[in-house]
Amino acid sequence: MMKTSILRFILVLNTLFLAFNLIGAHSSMASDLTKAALIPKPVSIVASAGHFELKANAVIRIEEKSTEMQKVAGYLSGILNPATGFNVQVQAGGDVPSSNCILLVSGAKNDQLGQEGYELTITKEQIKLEANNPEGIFRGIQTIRQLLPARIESRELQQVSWKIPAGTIVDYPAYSYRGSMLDVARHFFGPNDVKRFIDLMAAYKMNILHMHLADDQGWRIEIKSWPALTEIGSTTQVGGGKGGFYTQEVYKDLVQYAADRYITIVPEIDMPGHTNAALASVPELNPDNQPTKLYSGTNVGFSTLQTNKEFTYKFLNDVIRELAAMTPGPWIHVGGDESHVTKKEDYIPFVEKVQEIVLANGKLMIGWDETTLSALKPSTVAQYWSKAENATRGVSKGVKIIMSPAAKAYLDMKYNPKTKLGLHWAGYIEVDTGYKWDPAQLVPGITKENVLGVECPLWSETVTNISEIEFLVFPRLPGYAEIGWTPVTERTWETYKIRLGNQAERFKIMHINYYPSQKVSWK
Ligand code: TNX
Repeated sequence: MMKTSILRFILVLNTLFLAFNLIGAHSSMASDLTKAALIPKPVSIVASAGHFELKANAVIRIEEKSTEMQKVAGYLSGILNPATGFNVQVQAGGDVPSSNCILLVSGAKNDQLGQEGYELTITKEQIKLEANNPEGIFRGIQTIRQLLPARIESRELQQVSWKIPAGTIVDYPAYSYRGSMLDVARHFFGPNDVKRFIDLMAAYKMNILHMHLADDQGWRIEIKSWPALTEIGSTTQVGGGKGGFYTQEVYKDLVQYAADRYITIVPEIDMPGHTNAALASVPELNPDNQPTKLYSGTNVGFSTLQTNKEFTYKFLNDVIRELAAMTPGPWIHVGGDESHVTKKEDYIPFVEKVQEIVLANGKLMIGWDETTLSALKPSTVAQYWSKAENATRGVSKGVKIIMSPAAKAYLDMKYNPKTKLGLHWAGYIEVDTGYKWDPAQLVPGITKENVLGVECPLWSETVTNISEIEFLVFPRLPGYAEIGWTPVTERTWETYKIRLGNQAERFKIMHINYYPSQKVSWK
């Protein structure tokens, strides 16, 4: 008798425990808002009691009939509807529903929030997202996304209670330029791969995609005044594959896709070195008017444009003019790195002439750190990758710096000696090494005021498809996104690694092929 009732008691306990566990698994809501595993970590989070629960027939309410806000609200419903099955609708104007509502308010006129900041207020009745403009709303939507259970990322219907703990988040970025670079020259990646890359960047509030569009191994963008560039120069890649290129139509579609996610594309044509694909396509670029042979190896520093030929500048003006016409963003990147066979006395005036061409076409110039040898306009930006003295010289010339230190921020560096993909000339970059640095402290003499922002480049000598891209990019990219966004005083590896470990379920649902670093305890 005694025994059976004890057994029964244990059984009941067990059932209760199981039920509790199930509920837990199905809500997976942080216990309070300050515990939410957000990346990048917001500037401030204040928790309050209770939670919001998104339910069927929820409404996304926007203030007035702005086509841009319609688009942003449509993007949000596109994220919410597949997994919830709730048929969330956008409502422009009219009464604000008293419950089950996501209220988007653009035009907040709050100086603290700036161009990209937002304020999120979560109560039992509604989620209110305010910003000065739709861009801030878009960034805030990424926070809502991460506050919801990870299965919101599924494209299939999920049985989950969609709860978010109540409270307020005020958030804005530390740096205005937070980017990644994709080298589509060493290996070509088609538009769908680039869009996937853009979507993954957007989820972590990055706002710049730098595309390395031409190098020794390939020319990847159609230039209508010089069709040979793609007819010949696009036909190979590292390892001898067939390469490829973007027509202007396809490229403009990528620019628009990025712009819809408030990401600016910075196109790069590298020069005067890294130009073999152009030299093989346009004979007049060579000293003897003889084209070079196409190249599919991985050496660097062997090619150069002729800096003393007038033809070179006419050609470059055509290229930059067509590129500028497809670029709504302010910058054209002209490379300038590793021009080992260009004499220094030729390199310096070459960069200055190219700077004039970029400005004359209505754009601002970005160059790799070597370009600081030349006289630079204050509007020009230097991208630090290798030599600190180049970066400090740039600062002394009054230009701003993009921080891409190879030993910290190169996504093509292996994680450790066992990593199959990637290179290791700048060292191994484990996830913690990639995270633990401050753009305003890295180079003596360069302070936050001198820094435009942070960029993590992915060079593609060893990378051939999107799955390989993802393996090198994840999980390091969220860390660079946080370095660019979160105030340095709010960042520590010890707390970051917990938030990162919590992203594992999201990574899996999003089918991201990530490197499961042992430095992180993946949930
Ligand atoms: C150096 S970074 C380069 C690239 C290579 C990369 C490989 C830079 C400005 N130049 O040409 O692809 O190393 O990590």
